[in-house]
Amino acid sequence: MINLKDKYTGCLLGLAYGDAMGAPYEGGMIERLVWRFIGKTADGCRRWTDDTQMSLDIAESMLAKGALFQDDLAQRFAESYDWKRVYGPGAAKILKLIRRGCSWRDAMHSVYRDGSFGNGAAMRAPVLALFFYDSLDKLVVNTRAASEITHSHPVGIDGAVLIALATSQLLINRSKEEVCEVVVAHCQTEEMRKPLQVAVNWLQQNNRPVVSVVVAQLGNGITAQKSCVTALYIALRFIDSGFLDMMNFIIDAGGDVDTIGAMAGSLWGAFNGSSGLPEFKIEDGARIEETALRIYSAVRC
Ligand code: AR6
Ligand code: MG
Repeated sequence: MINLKDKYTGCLLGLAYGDAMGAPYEGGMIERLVWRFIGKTADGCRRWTDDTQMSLDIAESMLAKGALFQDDLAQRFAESYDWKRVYGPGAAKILKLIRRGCSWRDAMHSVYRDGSFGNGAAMRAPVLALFFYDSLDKLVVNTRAASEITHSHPVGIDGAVLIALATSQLLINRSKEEVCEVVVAHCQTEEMRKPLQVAVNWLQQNNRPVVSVVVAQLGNGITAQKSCVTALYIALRFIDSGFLDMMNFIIDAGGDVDTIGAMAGSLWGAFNGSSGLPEFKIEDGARIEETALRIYSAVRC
């Protein structure tokens, strides 16, 4: 049985590994070319993107403050913003506004009046499960609060809640069926419910469609409705296989590879622990592991 401490580091490192392994396949020709120049540190470690940066921001804010404070978190998101981390276009604009002194409550509606339904809130949601895995109610409330700073659209929030809940269930060794039950019960939007039903049926019937069918039915895009269920489905399908087998499937699926990789990577790592992860030279690996251990100590004390 994998111990909870190993699952904490597995979850956060899995997120960063999936992000960094997927990043070279993200975007068109130009983006990939740019990443070839900036995607590695001087000592050859693979860099991660906004998925991991914003997860670390949440962890560091909550560890410093002892709880989730949206004002502090918004400030940290804005201060960490760096174009080289390939933020989503809407999130980038919101964070630059906050940096210039705009309140996050005003900034969050400045790009989309109804808020963003990008997958940017879901990609950073697993870290909330590390803080609240033992209370579904607290996990949902805090995930919503951490999401709405940049993603206040109900679908953006629904995706984040789905990923956070699934992470929490895998941390406590729930079966695929139990994970599905919990996420279906909390799903609030039709946009998320539709692909979720498809994925649940595949998992229940042990139907293993080829990658093109997965992409056609669940999506591989940068919106929450086209990526969160995809990541959940792939993580559960590969939960008893190797991390690299899962990542190869995600890379074949294409599209938003780094964020689908980050979400699926954290789910896989929450279940299998860091001892199951492959050898991989990642930027700031020690900081990521230490952050997971600091959350573990804070939560378990
Ligand atoms: N109306 C129309 N289009 C929308 C709306 C809306 N209300 N909300 C989102 N979109 P964004 P993210 C579309 O920009 O979610 C990075 O690489 C719109 O096309 O908020 O933070 C991350 O790592 C918008 O540009 O970004 C993620 O992989 C897009 O959804 C990815 O980008 C994404 O929303 C998304 O990050
Ligand atoms: Mg990214």
